[in-house]
Amino acid sequence: MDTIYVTGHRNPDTDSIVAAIAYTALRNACGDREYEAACLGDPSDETKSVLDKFGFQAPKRIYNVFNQIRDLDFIKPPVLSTAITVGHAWDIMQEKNIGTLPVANEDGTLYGILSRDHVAAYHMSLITESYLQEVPLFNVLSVLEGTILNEAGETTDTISGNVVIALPQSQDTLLWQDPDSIVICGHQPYMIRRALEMNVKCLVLCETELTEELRRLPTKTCIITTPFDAYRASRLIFQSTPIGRICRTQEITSFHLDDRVEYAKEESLKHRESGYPILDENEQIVGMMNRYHLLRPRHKQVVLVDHNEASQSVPGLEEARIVAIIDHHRIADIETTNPIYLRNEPVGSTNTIIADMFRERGLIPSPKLAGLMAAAIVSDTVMFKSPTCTDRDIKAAQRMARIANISLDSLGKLIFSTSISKKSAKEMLTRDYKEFHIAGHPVAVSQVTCMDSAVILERKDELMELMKELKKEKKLTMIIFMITDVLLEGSHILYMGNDDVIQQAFSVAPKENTAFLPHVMSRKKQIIPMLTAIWG
Ligand SMILES: [Mn+2]
Repeated sequence: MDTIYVTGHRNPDTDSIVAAIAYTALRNACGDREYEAACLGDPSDETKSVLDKFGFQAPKRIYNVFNQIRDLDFIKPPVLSTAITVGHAWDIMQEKNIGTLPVANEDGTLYGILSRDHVAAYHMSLITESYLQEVPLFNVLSVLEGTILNEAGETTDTISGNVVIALPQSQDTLLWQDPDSIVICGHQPYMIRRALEMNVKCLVLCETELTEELRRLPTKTCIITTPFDAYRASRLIFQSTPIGRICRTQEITSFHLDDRVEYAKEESLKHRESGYPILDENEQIVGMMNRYHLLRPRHKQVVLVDHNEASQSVPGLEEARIVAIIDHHRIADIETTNPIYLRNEPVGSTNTIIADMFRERGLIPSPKLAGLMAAAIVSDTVMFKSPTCTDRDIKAAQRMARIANISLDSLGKLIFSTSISKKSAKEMLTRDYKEFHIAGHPVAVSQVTCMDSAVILERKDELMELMKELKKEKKLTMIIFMITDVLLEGSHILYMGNDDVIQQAFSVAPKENTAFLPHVMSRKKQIIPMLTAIWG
């Protein structure tokens, strides 16, 4: 069951945060447990005080919904240690039908990769080279299903040597001469004696035992017996090589769970491999993938509440699957591949819509949640003074307040007394900052709602300086800062941009980049449409 994130817009306000929590609670109450509330920024002081009051935590912060390696159905093969024999690794490849296996260091980090290619190349090299290089005796015993027959064998840890099969020969000079040998033979007393007297490194007896007489011969040779014949023993013994010796350890392309699929696609074109190890945030190997796994990621799923514009939403939205939109803003630019549940109503708060959705399903929010939703409606409608406010908002807020057993006036005081005027200019300006694209004009409108606009206006110079920088940095046609005063029932605006546009849009005579707009409380209903009318 993949998580479906429910998120409000960037620079979240109280309506946005609470809508995410409330919609998630609604879905979970209906049995859809995969929903999880999320947010795209830290809650403001106002939101925090409301969350605290009703005992809620801020939703989980998410940063993007791009397709990541973790969204791929990659394979989780056994992670082999470097000491595993080639034979054992090959058996696993065959049994699980996996072409490339990850090889790990003792601590689980990546040591190398072993593919069928590496095994084949190793075996081909044995046609001209028959030297077995320092292999642990236990590895040899395991591939040969062998047993140690003498004391020298018991004290041997590793064996090396040129592997030879001792065939009967008529002349001594044609036989193996070098003690640095691993001699494979059958029931051939003469050969066995010769090997033991020469103290060859290892003697492998195929399908035979040692006679009493030969057993008593003093020797440094490690003697083992195997149930296989000489041909198979000579092939199998090379399977005892640890894979750490033959796997590739250089220039390995690997990916992390957090890497974007787009990035992995580009890299996989540059580095064509049969398999790529996947690592977690602690560099531990968690799986393998190949190029085919990149073709069909499980897209992240999101529900958008309190917004529907891509520029206000989570980065990577174009790669995600939008499951639903619950909003009260203008319909903007989002396209979906499938039909979705879209509920957009011209009311003052997204939480009014969600409160109605609870009612439609015959559900009552918990008193805590109802209090939270009442606060969100009060906040978004500026205590019902905003022109966006409807009768439904008032009724929904009253109903929620009743369930929570709390007065709307006390909520209003809690929300609007959280003074913003003590914040830095940057915090004031970016707290509730939204960008819009209106008929090709990139525009930013930021808003604070307060009861002491005069105090904020005293810091005009500082704010204007910052707006100038932002306008340049984001290449905006216009930037507007709304200082909405609940007591004055209107907004002071500071702006950078064309004076004529402001004059025509709001029918005011602006003075030194500022104007007071009586009864203007709503960015979406009283600022954006006016600009759209001028430019559109
Ligand atoms: Mn809202």
